[in-house]
Amino acid sequence: MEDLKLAILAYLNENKTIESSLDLAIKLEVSHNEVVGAIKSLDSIQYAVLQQLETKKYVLTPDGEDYIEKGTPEMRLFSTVPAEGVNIKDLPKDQVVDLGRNYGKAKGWFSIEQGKLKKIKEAVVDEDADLLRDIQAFKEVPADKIKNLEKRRTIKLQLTKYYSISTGPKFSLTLPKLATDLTHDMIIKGTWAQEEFKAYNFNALGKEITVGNLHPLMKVRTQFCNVLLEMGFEEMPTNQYVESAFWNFDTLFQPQSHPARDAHDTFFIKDPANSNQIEDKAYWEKVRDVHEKGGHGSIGWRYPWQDEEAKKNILRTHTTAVSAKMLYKLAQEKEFKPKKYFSIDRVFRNETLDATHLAEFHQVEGLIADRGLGFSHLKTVISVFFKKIGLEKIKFKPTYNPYTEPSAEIFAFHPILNKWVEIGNSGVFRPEMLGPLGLPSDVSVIAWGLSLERPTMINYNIGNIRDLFGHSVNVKDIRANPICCFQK
Ligand code: FB9
Repeated sequence: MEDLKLAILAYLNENKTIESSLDLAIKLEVSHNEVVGAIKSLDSIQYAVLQQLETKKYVLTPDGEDYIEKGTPEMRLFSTVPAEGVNIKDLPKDQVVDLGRNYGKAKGWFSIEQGKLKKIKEAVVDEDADLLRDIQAFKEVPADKIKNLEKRRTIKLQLTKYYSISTGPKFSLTLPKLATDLTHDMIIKGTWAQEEFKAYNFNALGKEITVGNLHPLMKVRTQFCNVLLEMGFEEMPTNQYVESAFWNFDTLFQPQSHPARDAHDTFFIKDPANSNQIEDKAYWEKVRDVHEKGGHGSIGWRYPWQDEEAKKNILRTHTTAVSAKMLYKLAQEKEFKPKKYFSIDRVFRNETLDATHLAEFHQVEGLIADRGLGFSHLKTVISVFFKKIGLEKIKFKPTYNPYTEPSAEIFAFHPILNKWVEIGNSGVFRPEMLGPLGLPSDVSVIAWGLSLERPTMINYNIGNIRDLFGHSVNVKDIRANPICCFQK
């Protein structure tokens, strides 16, 4: 730091004023932060006078830093693809590989023929990584390149504070030997009188104390929990992410041929691949029967229901699997008592990733089991719930769910977005689902669901789900965000 201060003093001596600390950092080939530390120290001993200025500069995001360090995804993929090419299905299911494939193809580095990815070029230059280095060094970069890097979320426009520097009243080319701390020894011996102390900077900020901060999703979760508890709902135990296909699909009368049950939509557990114990053989057979033969007023799906399919272990695709287990336990009670349950927890779906979808999300689900419930009750409880979280104008649109009938998508006029948006899904559980449980015949169950991410992203004005959840979240944003309140 002393050498840097001397270099800056020498530069000041020649130029008397330095217009920009940003340009000075480039000239001295050091980071702007180091320059700021040195000039503030020179200011404190009146060697320099600073004037704080602001400018909008592009800075690197965590992804941008990552691409400088390891190369862009397309460069990393290019360096791993052999000359003979590689089968797409053999590529790791990974976001960086997906990005590398898409950007490499767009740049004409790869071709994809008959499911095989092949290099079109012998060698390529990682131009985007080079541009990111230029931006990191505050060098000029063409506007169209900036636009592309911003679209890739590798840079973002940030207000940057910098300084103009001029010589101060005590300017000198040599640095004084300054005592920084007044010591016990100096006071006892009185030698403090001969010392020159650095001026006390009353404007210096205290050391930033990093304390814990609640994640926005957890703040919204708490808001929704409070609303549901206030409405008399009990929370369901959702701390088991791995479920059998039996509880996740079969008990909900979702046929074993349903597309949602294949690997394109569901994560299957490799080991243990199957849950072999059947807790309740009688119930297991009732589920088989309702799929194969129907019953409870239904003609069933009429196909040979496979134990092996039901025993497969998966990551639950919805918290309705937990609802099914809770209703099973409710049906085991000697005497039926009406119940209102809710759950808010992570669910996993093997979906294509994009700006608003990851392979998992937090599902919010509410259900009421009571005698004589119908769709009108469902619409009312949904309206009460959403009114409490700020949505008053609600509409219902008939839809299809495998395990509820009737079913409806829920729409609301969103006051922040100022337009109608889909806010959830709902329905009355089918008799084919309730029948095998053995609940009293006049008991029906109404339920609805929504996510935690969508309302959170809307209320915090977050455009990309990776700024809210996952490895690339900027922790500073977590600390900085205000409480967002839904409750009326
Ligand atoms: O949350 C969703 N949208 C939403 C919710 C609230 C909101 O703002 C409010 C101020 C608070 C704004 C938007 N959706 C459901 C709708 C869409 O976002 C949709 O595109 C994404 N959906 C997820 C599933 O996507 C694969 C959201 C998630 C969802 C959908 C359905 C259910 C649960 C979550 C369900 C259910 C259900 C149905 C019947 C019986 C039991 C459960």
